[in-house]
Amino acid sequence: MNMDLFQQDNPQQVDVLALGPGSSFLCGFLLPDAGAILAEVSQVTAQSPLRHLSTPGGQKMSVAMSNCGTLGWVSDHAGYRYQAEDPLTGKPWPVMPALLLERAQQAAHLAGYQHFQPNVCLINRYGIGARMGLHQDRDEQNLTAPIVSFSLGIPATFIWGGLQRTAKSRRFLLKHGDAVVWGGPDRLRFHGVAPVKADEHALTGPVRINITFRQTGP
Ligand code: MD3
Ligand code: FE
Repeated sequence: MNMDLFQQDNPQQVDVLALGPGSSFLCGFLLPDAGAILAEVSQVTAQSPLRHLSTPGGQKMSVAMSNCGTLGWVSDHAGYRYQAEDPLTGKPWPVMPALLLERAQQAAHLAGYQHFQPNVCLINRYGIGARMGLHQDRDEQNLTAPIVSFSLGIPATFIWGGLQRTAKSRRFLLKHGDAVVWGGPDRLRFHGVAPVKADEHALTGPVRINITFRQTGP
């Protein structure tokens, strides 16, 4: 029985589309509060600014990043890792704002993950032309927890591969207001983002914001 069909569990009556065995696409899930979510993102980035990190290989990433939560994802010459302090400010990352956390947990719940407790929220800002190469997310200790992603602003083509880098990939557009929950057997799939095409959105200008919620521990 699909409990999501019941009004009390899904008052917004959002369509929950299965992408794979462990992944669900929630089209337009964030549309009712996109402005409020972007305001919370701005509060975070006022304290821990968006910045272009370097890869361990020494390349500057085209995506600018920041974090909130008890840990943040960082990259530098020493590698990729989660850490409790923002290396730019030397202070703890900002607290995860309430609406961000609530909506991430709701999305996970609608996708069938009942006890998602994200402690990391990674904020990615894509300007025109920014991209993210094919990669796996495996810096998290707990690979049984899903990752929840929110897309806001201008659209981008998401590339969804297989469990090996060379596997065939699917492409689909992630648009303003979309949420996706990635877990189970899909958790370690390779994925990336094609270079963002020139566009404008009323709420963000020529920018795409992607937010990923992660649970690094048990
Ligand atoms: C599928 N971000 O931050 S979000 C990342 O649009 C990242 O900024 C992309 O990949 C972005 O690591 C994609 C969607 C996403 C996130 C994590 C996944 C898809 C995933 C983990 C496993 C499989
Ligand atoms: Fe990723």
